[in-house]
Amino acid sequence: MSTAPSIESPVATAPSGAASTDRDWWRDAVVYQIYPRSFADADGNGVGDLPGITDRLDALADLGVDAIWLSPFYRSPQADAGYDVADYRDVDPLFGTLTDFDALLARAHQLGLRVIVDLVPNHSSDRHRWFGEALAAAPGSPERDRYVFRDGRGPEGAEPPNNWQSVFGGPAWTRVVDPGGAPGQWYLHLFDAHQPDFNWDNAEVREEFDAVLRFWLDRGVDGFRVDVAHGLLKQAGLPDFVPDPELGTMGFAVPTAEGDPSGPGDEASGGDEAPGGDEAPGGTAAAERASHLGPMWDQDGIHEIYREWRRTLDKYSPPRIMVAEAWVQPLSRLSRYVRPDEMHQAFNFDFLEAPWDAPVLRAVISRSLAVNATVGATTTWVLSNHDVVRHPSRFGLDGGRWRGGIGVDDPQPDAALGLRRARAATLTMLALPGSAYLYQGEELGLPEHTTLPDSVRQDPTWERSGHTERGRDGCRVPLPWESGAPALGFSPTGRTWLPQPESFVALARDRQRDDPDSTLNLYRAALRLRRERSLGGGTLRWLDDYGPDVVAFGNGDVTVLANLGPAPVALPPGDVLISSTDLAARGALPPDTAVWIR
Ligand code: TEU
Repeated sequence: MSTAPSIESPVATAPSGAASTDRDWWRDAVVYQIYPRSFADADGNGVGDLPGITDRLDALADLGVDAIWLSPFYRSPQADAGYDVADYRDVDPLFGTLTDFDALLARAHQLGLRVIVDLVPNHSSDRHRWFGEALAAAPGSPERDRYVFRDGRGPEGAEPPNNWQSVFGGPAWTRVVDPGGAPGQWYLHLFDAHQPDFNWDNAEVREEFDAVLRFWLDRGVDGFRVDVAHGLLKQAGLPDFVPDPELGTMGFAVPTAEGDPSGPGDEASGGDEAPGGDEAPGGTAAAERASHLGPMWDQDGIHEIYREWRRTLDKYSPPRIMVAEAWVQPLSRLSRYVRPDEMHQAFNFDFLEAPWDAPVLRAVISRSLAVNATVGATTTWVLSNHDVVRHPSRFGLDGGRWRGGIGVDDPQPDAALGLRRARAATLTMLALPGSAYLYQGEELGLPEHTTLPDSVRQDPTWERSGHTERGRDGCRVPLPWESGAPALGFSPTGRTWLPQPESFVALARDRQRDDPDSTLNLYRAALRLRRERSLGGGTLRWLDDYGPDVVAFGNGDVTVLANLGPAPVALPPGDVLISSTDLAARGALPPDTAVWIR
């Protein structure tokens, strides 16, 4: 294994548009999320793996993305699909070996693709060596202090130490059995019981993660996606959570055009204003409360951790980056994670959650750009990932349900309408200044698998919620590559860890490659134009001549219009560079369609 520091540029050519340089490549990058279980399976066991990814990387270079982000492939019992890490410095045999990882990295760099890996610092697996040591040690020992162990409340300590709930449902505490067989202390797990939370007040934990960062940086990775970046520190004393009926388990409110969660305390007012007066100055009561999501999230001390990590990253050249997965509102609180000496980017979940509604979309875009500008950070955009309902299905449902999954007995999305809107949403997103994150399969227009048999579900959410939330399996189904091959080309043996829906046949990559109207070719063309016209490094100018139902803006020499209303809208003069659906009536933009005009 090669662990020699590689601090010179691993990428031969600057892969991004004219606006970015080697030094700030991420600012306008399009990053493609690979979910290793479901991308491509080389060894035929039905679960995707690293050699499968390496074999298929050409398809991503051809698509025109700048970087890939790999969801976890580390040693893990897979209680949460790899987000339960047992060894942060090794590859799980399910996915391959460290040598396979090095080969993947080398091939990606050869193709001009940067590689971001997932870092899971909030919790480990319960099979991590440290957790085994903690269970074997006595209460109050240094071994237990690496995690969050507490005595229970009530007689015999039989009640959990506080009222916190797991994000996946059920209590966030599990009681251990002492080596002698007696009931013992409780440990905290904000997610599954197999994912004990680390104690980030413990110096050993901090040292360990600095070493883990350096392990992957020395191998040559270009950055980290930081899982649950808002969760590492908990409020001192672990006080009970006082739930807010207006906010979900995560304390997260769906954005609106008026006072959404980013209203008060939001320094957004100096930036681009949305037209039509839909940028209301104040905020709702829910908005004010949203800045205090609960004693387990977004604690102020967390930022010192990221400053330390940043100092480590900055020793490497060209710059390695961190992107925060932080479910934090309002946006002004989120922007604290991307101050100049902290992370480079944070996922923009307000954008992902925005319903198909022009005033809301304009407001979210305005606020995002303005708030990030206050800290000099680039804004990111994202529509899908491995935790949410895929956007073609979300937009095909009234109300756009984005989390919790969809089951066979739920209302089923309108697939054609959803895909039409999804293509328009993507085309709008790819014209926005900043950086965009794509989730594997969205370039094929893949829908959520909404009729998976419950018997095959693997997301712990399904069990932990007492079968009230289907969970996230429906967006994690193995990709279709070749329509006529076993498992649609995912696996040579035809095995797949989740069944693929019938609709994937017609959406297989080989069927789309030569079809000029396919979603794949829409993404390819949009990414090429985005790069040629440096849209990622551009500046947004709102245009207010198109009425309330149209999201309309200029970026460089491109005019972008997205019609979210029910009636066609007259197009301005100019050349159509690309449109999300066929513009049958020349001069008019049909409903649920986006267009770039020059
Ligand atoms: O997700 C964090 C998280 O909060 C999500 O669980 C989110 O609330 C939910 O999925 C929305 O439907 C990260 C990972 O992305 C996720 O896959 C992991 O399960 C989780 O952390 C625990 O590591």
